[in-house]
Amino acid sequence: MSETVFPKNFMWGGAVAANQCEGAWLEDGKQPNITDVMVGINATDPGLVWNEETGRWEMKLDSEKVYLSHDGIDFYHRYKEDLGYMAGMGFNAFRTSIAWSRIYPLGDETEPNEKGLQFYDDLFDEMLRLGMQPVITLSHYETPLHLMTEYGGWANEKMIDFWMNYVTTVFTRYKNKVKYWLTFNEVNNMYRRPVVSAGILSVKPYDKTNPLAISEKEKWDSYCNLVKANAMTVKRGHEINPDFKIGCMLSCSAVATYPFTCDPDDVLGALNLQRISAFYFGDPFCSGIIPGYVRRQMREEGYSFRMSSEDLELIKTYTVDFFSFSYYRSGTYSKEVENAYDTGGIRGRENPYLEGTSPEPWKWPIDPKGLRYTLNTLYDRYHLPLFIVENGIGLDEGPDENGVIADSFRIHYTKEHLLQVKEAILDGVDIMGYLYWGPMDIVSAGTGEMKKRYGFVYVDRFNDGTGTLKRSKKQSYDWYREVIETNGASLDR
Ligand code: BGP
Repeated sequence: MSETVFPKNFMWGGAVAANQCEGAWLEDGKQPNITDVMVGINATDPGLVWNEETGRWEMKLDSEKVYLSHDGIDFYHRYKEDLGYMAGMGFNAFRTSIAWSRIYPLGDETEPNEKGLQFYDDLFDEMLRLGMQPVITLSHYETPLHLMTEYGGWANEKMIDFWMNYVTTVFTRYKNKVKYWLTFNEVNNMYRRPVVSAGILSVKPYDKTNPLAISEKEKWDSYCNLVKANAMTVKRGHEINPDFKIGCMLSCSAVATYPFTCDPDDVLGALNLQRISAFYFGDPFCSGIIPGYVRRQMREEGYSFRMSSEDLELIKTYTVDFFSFSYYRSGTYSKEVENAYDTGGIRGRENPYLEGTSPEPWKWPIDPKGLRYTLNTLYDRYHLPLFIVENGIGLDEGPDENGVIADSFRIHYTKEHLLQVKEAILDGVDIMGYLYWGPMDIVSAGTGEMKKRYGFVYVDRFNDGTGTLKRSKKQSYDWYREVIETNGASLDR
C-alpha cells in the first residue's frame, strides 16, 4: 500500500490572478479593466462617474486612494524570480489569469496587442521550463473597462462575440503550451457583486450616482449571455485542441452553508443559499440545464426567460470537462438574521462548533471539514473531476527581529484542509489537484490591501504603497515543499 492516498498525478501548486499580482496596469498597450478602478472588489465606490455629455460612465480615480493593484507585486517584470520560488517548493502546476485587456485593450478591437500576447508566451514558457503545468483563467474579474462603459458588459449579447474573439486568439496562440483552462473566475459571485464578478455596467442607469446599481434584467441578461459564452468556449476550445481540459471556476465557500437549526425554514434556507450562490451557475455549466429554481427566481423578479432552443441545445451539449472552485470557510443560514457576504462567502450566525476564525479584522471561520463536505456535495451533484484552485489563509504578519516569519497558523490551516482533501479522496471523490491561493503575498481581492498576506513567500510591500518588493521565504515554505515532495504523505507525520 503506497505511503500516500493522493494519486501519483495529483497537481500540486498555487494560484494567483493577473489583477492581483502583475501590476504594469497600463504597460505595453494594456488598458484598464474593472478591477483597476476599484480598491478591492468589495469596494462600494468604484472610480467611475457618469458623464451627462457623453452619456457614459467614465474612469475617475480617487487621488486619496492607493490602488495597490496598479503595481501589484510587479509580477509582470519579476515572474521569473517568483516562479523560481514556486519551483523551489516543487510545484507541478501554477494558476494565473490572462488579463483580457492586455490582449484586446479596449475589448472590441479585431486585432490583438502583440506585446500582451508575447508576455504570456514568455510566462508560460518559464512555467513549462520549471516543470509547472499552466492552469489559466481566461477572466479573473478582469473585464476590459471599455466593454463595460461602451456596451454595458455582459448585459449586452455583443459581449459574446468580443469574448469569443479573445478566447479564440489565446486558445490558438497557446494551444501547445496550456492544456488546463478555466473560464470565468467565481462568476457565481454575480448574485452579490455583479459589476465585477459578471462584468456588468448599466448603460441606461436608473441611478447615475451609483455605478454598482444594475437592474434585474441586466443581471439575468448577463447570466444568459455568460452561460451561452461558456458553452461556446468549451466547443471552440475542443475544436482548436481536443486535448484541452476546460473547466468552470466557482466560489464555493457558500456551498458549505449549514442550517443554523433543524427548523425546516433554516434547512430550506441553507439549500436555497447553496442554489442562488453556486449551483445556479454550476448546473448550466456542468449539467447543461437552466434549473427550475432559477426560472422561478427569474419569474419572481419579473424577468422573462428567452433563451432559444438552439442556445439551450448548445449549453446541453458543451458542458465543462471539470469543476474547479475556491473554498475558504463555511457559513450558516438562520432565518433569524440578515445574512452578509464577502469574497469568502456567507456570514450569518457564527458557528459555535468551529475551532475559530482567522484573526481580526477579517475573521473568516476556519472549517476544514467544510472542504470535505463541499467536495462530496459537488461530486455527488456533478460527477465531474474536481479541482481545488483556491484555498488559503490571509494573515497580517511580518518578519520578527531575526527576520523570521513563523507562520505556524498557515501551516495549521493548510495541513488541516489537506487532511480533509485526503478524506474526500478516500470517500471516492475524483480530485485533480490542490492549488493554494496566493503562494506569494499579493494584493487582496476583496479589500485591495497587501496587509492580508496569504503567501509562503513574503513580499515587502505595504498598504500605503511603500516597500522594496523584496521576496523572502516564510517558515511555511519548506513545510509545503515537503508536502509536495512526499505527495501528501508528510501530512500524516
Ligand atoms: C477569491 C478570489 C481570489 C482571492 C480570494 C481571497 O474570491 O477569486 O481573487 O483573492 O478570493 O480573497 P481576498 O483576497 O479578499 O482575501
